[in-house]
Amino acid sequence: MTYLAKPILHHPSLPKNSHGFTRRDYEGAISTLCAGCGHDSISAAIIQACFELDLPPHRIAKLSGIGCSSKTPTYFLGASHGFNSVHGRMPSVLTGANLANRELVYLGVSGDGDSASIGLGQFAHSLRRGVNMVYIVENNGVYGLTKGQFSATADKGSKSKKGALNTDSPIDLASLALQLGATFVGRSFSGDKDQLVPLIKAAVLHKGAAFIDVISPCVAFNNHQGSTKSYDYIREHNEAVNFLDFIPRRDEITADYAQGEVTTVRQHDGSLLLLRKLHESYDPTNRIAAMNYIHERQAEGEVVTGLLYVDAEPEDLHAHLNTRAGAFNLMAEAELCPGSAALEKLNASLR
Ligand SMILES: Cc1ncc(C[n+]2csc(CCOP(=O)(O)OP(=O)(O)O)c2C)c(N)n1
Ligand code: SF4
Ligand SMILES: [Mg+2]
Repeated sequence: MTYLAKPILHHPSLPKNSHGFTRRDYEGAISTLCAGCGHDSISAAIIQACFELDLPPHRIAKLSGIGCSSKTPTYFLGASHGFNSVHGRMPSVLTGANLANRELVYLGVSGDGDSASIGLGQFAHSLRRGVNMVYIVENNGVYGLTKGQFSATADKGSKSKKGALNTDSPIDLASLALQLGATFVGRSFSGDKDQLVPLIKAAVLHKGAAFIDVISPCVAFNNHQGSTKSYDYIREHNEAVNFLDFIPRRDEITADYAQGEVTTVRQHDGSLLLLRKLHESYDPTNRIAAMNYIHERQAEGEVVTGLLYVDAEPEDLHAHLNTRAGAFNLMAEAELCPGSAALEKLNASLR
């Protein structure tokens, strides 16, 4: 039934945000993914987060590569800017768009094949450069679109649907993001919307490279016994280190928290991250400790989720390059092209 267009009329009693949009205004086309695919739950979480954050859809740019995961931007934020790039090339296209117009919210959507194999270099450089974006990997441990080959995030010793053993070591994208200098790193599970929605909201308002690894089971090729990316495995081995309450700048804190129960991180825009500790000694502001903890638990077969690391004072690529404020498309020709005399002067200074 995917050829059916979604009805555009909404029920008048649907709740609206401050722009007068309902949640449905943040949806996209009807999904063509397999029923039960984790990727559809991530799309729903993105829709919820953008609606609750009151983001005007035309201020969001969604970019992706190739894969079932990279198809998903068609199924959310239908009124936003979108660019479906080449396999593994989303980060460089997003970087270019961000340099030309820093005023938009950039949402990069990718898969474990897209980011951990062909796009590994692009993944690495976009994070180490601090591109201001939310980079989401919908991680199912397989190439879903090309019918279930192991991806580079598949765990050593895990088995394919047909019983083949994966003998290669896995790439843990969250650990790699930490090592590369990402200033916001989270991990979640497509089946845990309560954890995922606040993580996405906090990442959107983080002014730097925010990466979220979302374990997203592929029901067609990697949801069997022997897989470590199945619904059952993740439910049994999910170790959440904290629960995030995201408080936008305009909202008051209404809940009561006992002293020592929460860690508070204030982001540059004034929004508050209230982290309820689920693990006694976990400190999400300590990069090295976060890396160690993830590896320790991984060795025990556990998947650590939650807000793994945040830098409350991030710097983005524009700060690194000291670029001029403002979007190129709003600059007059004289500003964009200062003329041959200015070029001559610049060339002379480099001789
Ligand atoms: C340059 C190039 N190489 C290979 C392919 C074939 N291909 C398409 S999608 C894909 C992998 C997708 O896996 P992933 O990114 O994990 O997405 P999923 O489908 O699992 O969500 C591959 C290898 C391609 N489209 N382009
Ligand atoms: S093949 Fe796997 S990843 Fe692709 S839509 Fe189906 S369940 Fe999702
Ligand atoms: Mg995949």
